[in-house]
Amino acid sequence: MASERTLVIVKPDGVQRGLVGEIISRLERRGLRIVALDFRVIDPAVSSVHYAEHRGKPFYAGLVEYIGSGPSVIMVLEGPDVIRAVRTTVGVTNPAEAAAGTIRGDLGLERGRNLIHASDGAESASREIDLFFGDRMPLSYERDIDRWIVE
Ligand code: D4T
Repeated sequence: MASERTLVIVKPDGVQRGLVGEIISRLERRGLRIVALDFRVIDPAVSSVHYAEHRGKPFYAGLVEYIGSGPSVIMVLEGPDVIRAVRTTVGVTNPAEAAAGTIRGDLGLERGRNLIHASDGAESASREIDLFFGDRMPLSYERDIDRWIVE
């Protein structure tokens, strides 16, 4: 299958709890390749676009405040079927319902502190990579080990 890209955010609770390494490690160990990586406080101008679909919902204000409450790790991951693979490893939105073995299911408890974001489709991945990285293009490179991960 052709390689695709997805946007992943380790949210401020993941950074504050010292789970950046653990979370990136789980994704890297699946065989995914990091092609862009940034560490910054997400600006409200960016989060209001990112979460535009939730504007007007009761949890919206808290969501925008939470995502900008401290630094996040923002990255682009690449691999075959990466959007689906990452969503599976992340688990469902509410950590209380997320399966054991997923990032949210193993490390989180509440929907409002669910540690990580991952794009949910090809269109959102492309839009989110553009929103968070703009003209800072993700890198294209290969690793020697890739032929042992991808057929
Ligand atoms: P994100 O976008 O953060 O990766 O989460 P999901 O893709 O898994 O879930 P989502 O877009 O439906 O929700 C975005 C964000 O809002 C929080 N949330 C959501 C909340 O606090 N209360 C709610 O009732 C819902 C539906 C959690 C994730």
